[in-house]
Amino acid sequence: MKFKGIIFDLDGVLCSTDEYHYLAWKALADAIGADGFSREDNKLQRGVSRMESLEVVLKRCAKQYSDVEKLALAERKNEIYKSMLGNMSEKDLSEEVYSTLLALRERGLKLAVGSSSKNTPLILEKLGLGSFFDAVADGNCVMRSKPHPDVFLLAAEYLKLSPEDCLVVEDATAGVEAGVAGGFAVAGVGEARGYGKTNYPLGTFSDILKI
Ligand code: B16
Ligand code: MG
Repeated sequence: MKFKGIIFDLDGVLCSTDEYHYLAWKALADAIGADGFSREDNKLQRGVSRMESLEVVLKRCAKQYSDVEKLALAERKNEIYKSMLGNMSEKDLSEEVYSTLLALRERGLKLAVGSSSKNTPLILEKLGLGSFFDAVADGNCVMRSKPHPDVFLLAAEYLKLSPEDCLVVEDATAGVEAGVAGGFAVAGVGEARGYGKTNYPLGTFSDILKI
């Protein structure tokens, strides 16, 4: 591999919390009568910030909400989401993901997380990865979330590496756009696998080892 560092997205790459995000937004949408909120809508929420995700739900709503009310709605969704994370543990870190991370580290690569989520520290702790990574940049550290490149640029800076020396691993099109905008090569799983700007489509997570 020509890279010196790898920056991993969290939700949808290192763990499957993307499904909990959908279920929590769906619960909020049902509660406020945002009829028609669907899995297609949820695709637009992947990788983008909590407040931008809320706007996707509110497009399905006739009522106009004030900024204060929007903050309360986002907080309400986050409480539902966090209650879903309640039972999360090291068992939710797949054997494939963990063994791949260890193999990459053994090869001397620096490993970081670059996530839009403000819940990143909580989730990493639950997965048993609280002190595993060389750097963590998340939604608590940047003002602009993906598709802006800020969180990946910050992760690279923390690793003391330039973007061209880092590979970004993403599941969301907004995340691929963020990586490309920052000057990174991007590997894609899930939806990002078939996205035109993805440099390395991955059949499965461990395929990173073949790059
Ligand atoms: P939170 P990632 C992103 O995480 C999710 O993909 C996106 O759906 C979510 O809106 C965003 O985090 C913010 O999450 O509400 O926990 O702060 O994919 O960038 O790891
Ligand atoms: Mg993601």
